[in-house]
Amino acid sequence: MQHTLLPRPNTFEPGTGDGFAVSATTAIYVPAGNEDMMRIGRFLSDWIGIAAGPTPPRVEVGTPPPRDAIVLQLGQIADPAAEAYELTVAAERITITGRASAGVFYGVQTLRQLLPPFVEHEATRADASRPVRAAAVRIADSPRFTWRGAMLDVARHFFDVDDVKRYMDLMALHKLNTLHLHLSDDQGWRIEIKSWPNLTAEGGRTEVGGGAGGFYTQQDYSDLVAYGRDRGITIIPEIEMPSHINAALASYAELNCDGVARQRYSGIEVGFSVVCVDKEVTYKFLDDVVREIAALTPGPYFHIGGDEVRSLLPEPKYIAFIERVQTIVQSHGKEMIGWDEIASAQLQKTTVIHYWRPDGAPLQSMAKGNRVVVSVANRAYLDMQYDTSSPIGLHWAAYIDVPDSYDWDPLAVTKGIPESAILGVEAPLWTETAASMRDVEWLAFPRLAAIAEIGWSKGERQWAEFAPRLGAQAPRWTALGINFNRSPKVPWALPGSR
Ligand code: TNX
Repeated sequence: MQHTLLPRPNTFEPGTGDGFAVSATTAIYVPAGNEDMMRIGRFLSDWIGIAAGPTPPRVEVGTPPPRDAIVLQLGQIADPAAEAYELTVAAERITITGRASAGVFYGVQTLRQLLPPFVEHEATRADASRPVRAAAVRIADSPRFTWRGAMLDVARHFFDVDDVKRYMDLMALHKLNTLHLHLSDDQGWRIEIKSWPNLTAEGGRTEVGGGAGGFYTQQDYSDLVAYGRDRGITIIPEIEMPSHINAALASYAELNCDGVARQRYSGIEVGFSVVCVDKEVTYKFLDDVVREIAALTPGPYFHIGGDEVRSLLPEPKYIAFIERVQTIVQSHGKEMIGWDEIASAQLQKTTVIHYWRPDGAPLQSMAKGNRVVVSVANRAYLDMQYDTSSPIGLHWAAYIDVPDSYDWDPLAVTKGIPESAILGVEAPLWTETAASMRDVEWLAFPRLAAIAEIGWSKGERQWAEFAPRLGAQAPRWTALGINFNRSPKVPWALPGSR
């Protein structure tokens, strides 16, 4: 049997018989006294919804009956990885076992993909002619990389809390676990900082094209962090410095060397702004910003940007700045991550380098032992156009058609860096040309699914094997209302498609 799971699991052994049919009486069983497992049970119940009966499946604690149960459990499995799971579908029951709830969550995502796509329609009613059936199978699965990321630039265009939650929902379905939020740039400052209120009052009020912008209150941000945590997603906050910082320079005159506040900016040039690295107030400002955001961030990392600093030369000044900021980030209990330009500074062992340049630039200095997240722009950037006909997107790094986003490997593009130093892969989506969630989804899908598979799946990968599995996602993505690019390179399983 050919499966259509995406990302591809480690092992997939078809069973015999018709598999499991979810019915009006099927219940989901979770262990007693475990809130995380209860929540995952409820997610599954919500996802199945009223597709198999008049109400969503009940979630029960305690001993499951021998038949008609979906059992979510914790226990020993062969794979030692924290996010590993095993899933068995038999006629009597479905069992998902993880050594931790993170694995069970991913087992549930896999089960979702084994059920018919119409389940994803929120209001699909039970209909005897459409059984909610999963084929008999045994799956054992765990990820290749621990950092399976997506980045959303909420600075060039602002995306509100519901938009970001939607993006996280779509990430979770594809087993992505890291959402990097690009929270500030020349065009906007998007997170409330209580000790520097003008950042949002003034710096949050615009975006590319001159729209109204917006920002997250600290409470909004905590809400996003919690929403992510419940779905296995860690949020990495990024505050760009020393460049890409015009929104702050427009909000506070004293952050400029000449003491004059900059005009707000709504164009798409990069690299022109720089905070005054010679003034002490700059470090007070950055310390306050990092402190307030770190306090809202349970994840271990704080991203400081650090890229494309055209206006802070000579380089020793840049290096001294990065090293000082590294100390600030560490003093607030976080590990620093920055775009690969930071590799020219003396980095602490725990600092992570975010490799983005398509030309392989600083590999030698990067190979000093720091961990690396791979986002090479000519493969992983979701804001690049697919081809010359793409109505939105940029193409300075490349045109990235769907096969190009899949047919590459993080190890191959980081020659000289040992596999053990590769934390994982991330797909950044810069939003100079993406003004709405429809735009974001069209750029992200299907390419984000390709990156998700690179991050999750082990072993050899071939576009020819991937393409039909990718095409098979179309009915589910359609049911979820995703505005995906119906690239002619993909054999979409859609009525009327080839
Ligand atoms: C480069 S990649 C940038 C961003 C732009 C992006 C547009 C990187 C670290 N910086 O500021 O938005 O190109 O593709």
